[in-house]
Amino acid sequence: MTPVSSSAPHRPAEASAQEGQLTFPSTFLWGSATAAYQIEGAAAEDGRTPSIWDTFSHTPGKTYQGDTGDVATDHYHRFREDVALMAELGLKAYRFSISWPRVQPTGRGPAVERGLDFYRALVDELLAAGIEPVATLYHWDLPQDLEDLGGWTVRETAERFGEYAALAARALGDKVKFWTTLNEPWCSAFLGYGSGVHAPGRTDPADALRAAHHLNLAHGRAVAALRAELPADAKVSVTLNLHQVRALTGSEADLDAARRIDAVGNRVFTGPILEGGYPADLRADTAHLVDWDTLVQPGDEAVIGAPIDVLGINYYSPTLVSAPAEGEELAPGEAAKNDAHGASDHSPWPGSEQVVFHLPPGELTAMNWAIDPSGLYDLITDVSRRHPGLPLMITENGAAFEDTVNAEGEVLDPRRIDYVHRHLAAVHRAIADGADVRGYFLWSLLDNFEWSYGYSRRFGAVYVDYATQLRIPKASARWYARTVRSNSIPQVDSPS
Ligand code: BGP
Repeated sequence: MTPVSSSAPHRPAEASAQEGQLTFPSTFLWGSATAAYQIEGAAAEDGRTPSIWDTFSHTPGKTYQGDTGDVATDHYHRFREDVALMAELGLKAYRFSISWPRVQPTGRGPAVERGLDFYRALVDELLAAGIEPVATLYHWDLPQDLEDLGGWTVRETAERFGEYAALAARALGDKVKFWTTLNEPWCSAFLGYGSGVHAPGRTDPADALRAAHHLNLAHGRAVAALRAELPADAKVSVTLNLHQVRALTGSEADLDAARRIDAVGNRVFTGPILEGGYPADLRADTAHLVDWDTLVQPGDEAVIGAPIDVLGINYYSPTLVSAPAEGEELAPGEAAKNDAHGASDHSPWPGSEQVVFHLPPGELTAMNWAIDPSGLYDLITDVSRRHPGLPLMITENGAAFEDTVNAEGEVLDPRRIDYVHRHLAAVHRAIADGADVRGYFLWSLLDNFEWSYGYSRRFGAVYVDYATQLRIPKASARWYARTVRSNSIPQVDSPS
């Protein structure tokens, strides 16, 4: 049995192709996404205290040119202008995240009303503009106070997260219908505690695995809290950056490398969340690092496996792996240097540090991520086959390119349009082939603080001039607005 409850019936036939246009299901939720620390700024206002990303970005050498989210896109003060932009683009939904240290500064105790007021005002503004708010509880900004007590490596943090979820739901649950517990817990655990390229910048493979379990447990605790606080028609989800793992060759060794990365990249989350528990092969691959029988306490997997209504998937690029060459022993981090998750001397793949990552074929974005929409098609159809009846939502997809403002004051970004167009065609094809995809959220609404890359990478549909905070919708924003309005895209020659 798939632990999913779904109300609306799925009608794949609704995805149609007519007169050179690919039309999406009539209820398809078109949106755009952001995250609190990447856009809000106002880092020390109205009671907000530092998160691990404040500490990390203020630590010399951790981000590009020492960039921080202190000001970011100043969305905290400009959210009305930003919602007006979304309305102008005709967005049906907006996925944002709530900053934990803004609403519960130390990660425990009562909420700070001024912090909650910001989200109440944002949600009211969205609803007044006819835009569906989609709230994520955690997009990587753990209160620093909790990190000082051990962060995600300790179980206690999962308990704190459950309480925070309840408090956020109590404040916003009458107006927000779509809730996501965690965004990309893989990054929180394995980049945060394994390779150290993300906050808090720790580099211990065992800690990364402990963090993964405690993030799963936090998700489970939050699902329970959300169910208790929210009306019955609320939708609860988690967003995973599932890796579309491909083996370099069909050799047994390469297929096993792909299996390993699928285990520690994907099934470490989908196992307990959707399939009843941690996969035996993951436990075996990492048994020398953690004692799973102590880490996972009786009842944990049942908590983590509580039914969800939707699975959020973030996709940017496929993952290509092989076994190391016969007899070759690579330095830590070396094998992973082409894994598209940042450079480090420490691997974010505990127990599978010798798996070699290759740059997949295809043009590259400014992140050096290969462009391959077939990865999105394969990912959606694989997940659908594995979890029939589980509604999916593409909660992030998009690309960074080197955007510039031309003499006319415009930002022309044909490569982004092409990227989004071809990925939407892949989503359409997956729906036509039977997948239940309920919506698509373009990453990102605005250019913003791209984590360790600082402001050097632009993912926005809207260009931000950081000196003046001027917003300029790029050509891709106009293209996306037309897509949302028509609920369709022009047919593409090679669909994906
Ligand atoms: C999001 C971030 C984005 C972008 C993306 C990368 O959640 O907020 O800014 O970095 O993830 O995803 P991936 O995990 O595939 O690297």
